[in-house]
Amino acid sequence: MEAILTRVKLLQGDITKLNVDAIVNAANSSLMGGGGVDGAIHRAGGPVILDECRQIVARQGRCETGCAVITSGGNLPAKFVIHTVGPVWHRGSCNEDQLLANAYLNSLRLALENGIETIAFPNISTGVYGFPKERASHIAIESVTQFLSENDQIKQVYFVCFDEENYGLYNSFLNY
Ligand code: AR6
Repeated sequence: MEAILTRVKLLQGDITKLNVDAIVNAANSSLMGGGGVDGAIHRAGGPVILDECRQIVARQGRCETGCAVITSGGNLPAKFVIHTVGPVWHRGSCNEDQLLANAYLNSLRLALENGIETIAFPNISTGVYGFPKERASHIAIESVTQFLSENDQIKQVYFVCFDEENYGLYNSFLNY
């Protein structure tokens, strides 16, 4: 476990500033942008990203909950954006835990397919989608560390917390 944790780093701030191979977007199924981190990524990355999202939707349809697609990073320092769709929280009655894990795991699978070695995640579903933050932090850390233990291509995963509450939760869970 300790060896795996050296490949996981906690940061606080704006994910759009990171110079990594890929940042992950907490998108919605339309892939047409929105508020929160999705809005910030499209604003900072410019219209190229939305254009590529449109082409993906035209080719393969909406991005269902738990699934992920990849575009370039446009004007971002990151080379790629992996857009995934977390679940809307419905008091745990709609398989939300598994769907959230799928969002992390399918993003990592897509990263592998694209030769990505460094990747940054926001706290998927914990904003507008209302997923309880502590529960989400456990799912995020467990699914990512499990994946890293089975694959060695990905050298560094950053959990990027924007708000104080998420940062505190990740900090205590990762035991820094
Ligand atoms: N960098 C890192 N994290 C951020 C940033 C940022 N620049 N801005 C916000 N966050 P949310 P969701 C954090 O609402 O809950 C959109 O409209 C924020 O503090 O962005 O998955 C989409 O289009 C929170 O912890 O995503 C969807 O419709 C986390 O990002 C919907 O929101 C996720 O909050 C998706 O909702």
